[in-house]
Amino acid sequence: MSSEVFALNRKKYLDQMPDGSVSVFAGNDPLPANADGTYGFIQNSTFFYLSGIDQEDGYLVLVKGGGEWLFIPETSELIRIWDGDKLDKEEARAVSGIENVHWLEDFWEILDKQVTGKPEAWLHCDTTQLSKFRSFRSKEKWLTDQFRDKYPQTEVRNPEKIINQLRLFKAESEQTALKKAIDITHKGLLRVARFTEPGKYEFEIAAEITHEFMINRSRFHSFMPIVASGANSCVLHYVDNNRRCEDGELVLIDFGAEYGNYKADMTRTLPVNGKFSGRQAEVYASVLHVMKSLKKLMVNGNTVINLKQEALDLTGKELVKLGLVSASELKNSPEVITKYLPHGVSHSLGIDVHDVGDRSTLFAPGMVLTLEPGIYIREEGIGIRLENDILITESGNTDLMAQVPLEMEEIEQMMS
Ligand SMILES: [Mn+2]
Repeated sequence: MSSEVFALNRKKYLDQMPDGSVSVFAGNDPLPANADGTYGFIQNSTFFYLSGIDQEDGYLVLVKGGGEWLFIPETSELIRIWDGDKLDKEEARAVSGIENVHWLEDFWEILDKQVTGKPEAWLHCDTTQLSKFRSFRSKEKWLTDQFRDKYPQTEVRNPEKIINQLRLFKAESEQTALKKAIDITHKGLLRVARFTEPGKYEFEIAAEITHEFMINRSRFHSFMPIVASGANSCVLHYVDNNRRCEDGELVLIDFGAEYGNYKADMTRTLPVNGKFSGRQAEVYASVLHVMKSLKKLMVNGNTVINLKQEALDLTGKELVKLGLVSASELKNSPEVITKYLPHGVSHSLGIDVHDVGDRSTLFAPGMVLTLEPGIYIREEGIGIRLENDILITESGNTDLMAQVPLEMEEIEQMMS
């Protein structure tokens, strides 16, 4: 992406902020594992959105009407020898479009000049992460704690809501990155469709996906891929991926490639032997019907909450058709549906695979969301989920996975 994209993101953000306000953003560090090992590096999503910088340990300071500063770790010949190329100041300028690039050692001194005398400062902190991983202190939380110690008189405010509102809407360049991630994910599906047969292990299928992603310059999976065969297909977040796929079973594959930090998310359910059985086809047809009906509702002004309610209503009717629930049971205790559809059917997608926005956010043009209905019948070992990524447009929506096999005939043909 060009630096103009990130410059525009900063402008959109500052347009929402009071004059003279100071905002501080921190990039991530690599996540430590044990001893001096790490899990590798994934950039802080908001830091990336505002700067385009995709390396560890950076800071961004934005002062409305007062300038912008980017701080990166100093690079040198020695660092080049050990760690390879890191951005120098000129490169960081070109990536971010920020003129004032400094080494990290200048950070507190420059920040001090901006903060002194101000009653408040805005320090970004991802509260979803904070609430979910309470024993983990992210870099931006660490920075916020440091800041509070240094400036006890300055009130710390979190610009998360303002940023998230902007990140909901995907610009042209972001849509292009998402489409590329989807394209690579599609290739992964084609590869595993040819590969899958009775006797193959789930981890072998996962390895095929990884292979296809990497040779297409996707650096990592959007999330740990779910390759769930047989009864495992009813385990929603199954990631053990260590079972042998047997003849006559289904294998549910929920996976996605990242590209340029944007993340695809797709689910397909394949018959291990290449042909759906009669019962599998019945359930598949039900899920596909629900999916097609819901897609028509992914339009301006609707919400994830409404979509879930519609999904339950539609799925309930299918459960009766499939002989799983009687019409009277459905009428008297509709909560029985959640036994067969226990999860949400849509979430926003972007730099994060579960991107910004909540269940009551009104759909609007430029938003990208998943659509992922399913039916899980534990007693039959049949779990089917189908998931596409959908762009909301002025006139309705565009299915960004329209080209990916979905119909049963297409799936069987792809596997042969
Ligand atoms: Mn999903």
